[in-house]
Amino acid sequence: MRTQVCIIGGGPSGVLLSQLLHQAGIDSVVLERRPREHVLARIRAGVLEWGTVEMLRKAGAGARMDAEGFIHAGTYLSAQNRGFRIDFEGLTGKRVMVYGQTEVTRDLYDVREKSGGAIIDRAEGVQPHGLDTEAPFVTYVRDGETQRVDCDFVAGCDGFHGISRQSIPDSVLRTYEKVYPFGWLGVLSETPPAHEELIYANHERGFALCSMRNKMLSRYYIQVPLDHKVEDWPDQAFWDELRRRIPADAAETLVTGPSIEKSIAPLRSFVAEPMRWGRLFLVGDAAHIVPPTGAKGLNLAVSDVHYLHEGLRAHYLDKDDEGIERYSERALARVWHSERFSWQMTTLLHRFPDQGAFGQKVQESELAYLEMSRAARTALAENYVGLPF
Ligand code: RFL
Ligand code: PHB
Repeated sequence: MRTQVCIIGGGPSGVLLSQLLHQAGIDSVVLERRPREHVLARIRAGVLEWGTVEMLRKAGAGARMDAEGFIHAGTYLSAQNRGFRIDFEGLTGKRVMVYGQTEVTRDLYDVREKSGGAIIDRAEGVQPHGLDTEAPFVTYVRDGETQRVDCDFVAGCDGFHGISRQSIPDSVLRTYEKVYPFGWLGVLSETPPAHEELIYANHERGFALCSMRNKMLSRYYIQVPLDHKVEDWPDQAFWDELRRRIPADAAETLVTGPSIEKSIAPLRSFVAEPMRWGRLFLVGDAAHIVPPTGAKGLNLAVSDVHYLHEGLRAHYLDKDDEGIERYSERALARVWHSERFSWQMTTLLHRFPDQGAFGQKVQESELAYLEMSRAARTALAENYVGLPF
């Protein structure tokens, strides 16, 4: 098989890239390791920056988001059960969209399939070759048979554990990493959200987050030690702990119910540089990970897709290679802003094992400063709603 861009990974970044290239008349094939049903059922991100909203609309995948998503003009932060609001709209003129990644992925698959796109799932043993030559190709096994895709470029959209980043020689790749000493236990339940906006809570027992998917579907997280297992947290224990950590008025009115999904995610900051090697481009989680506290992971994947599809478009349509040559530099500049912000939000809101009473007091003071200082709130809001790309 021959295509112009072979895309490894059928998560949101791979399928969005494929659709935007298609709209520019550029041919691509998406190779996804997992069965489609698995990819479409994954529960992950919930908050979309406005730039992401506009990219999804541009790809023709925005109709259901616009009908069913919730536009949020602010969020709540709290310390020791007392909260205050960050008014995104008042401070920056911008808002965010609350719409789950599960739905985003489904919408992207729908639009890509309607336009006749090739998304090959259950592609095993995907392996790129000749990435530093003029004629790269990718091999994989489907139904026991080895297949080969010849292409001009390979886009590595295969997430943190994918093969693409591993294909860059050690002598070229630099990585930067920070692993946090805790995880997030997440629960999805068919209950009305605790509040009309998200609540990010700092508490001496640990961080908690109240989020949502729709009017009857809530998403909650609490910080837990890394050695905890889902089995250590029956529903009642989860709800009791959440109540202790969030603002008193939200705790009082919290509606609880059985969890329909429960999982623990470790928290990590990670960047791989450069994001281009030869004819390979890294996109999204394949190149960088942020702790979820800033709600940036999916949004960063989308901004990478923005830079890459513009670069490939200029290469094919205008014979101009500046965009692909500067892809890594442009994407990384934005990545590092989000890395910094996500690290800062994580540091501000979580209980670290060695922080002690002094550290807790400093966090509370920082939150009090945010409450009293418009300048501090503006800086947070500007990053949360998303820097321009
Ligand atoms: P994905 O979604 O991991 O997709 C990669 C795809 O590649 C496939 N794959 C392979 N395919 C072929 N061959 C191989 N060798 C392959 N290896 C892997 C995988 O099966 C998969 O389908 O990466 P992508 O597209 O870059 O998207 C990134 C986002 O998924 C991620 O950044 C976000 O989910 C992060 N995130 C959040 N981001 C936000 O913007 N806002 C949020 O509110 C937010 N909350 C979160 C999050 C992530 C979380 N977890 C579970 C990690 C909350 C959580 C709890
Ligand atoms: C979510 O709804 O899953 C969510 C929201 C905000 C975050 C992280 C996750 O910062």
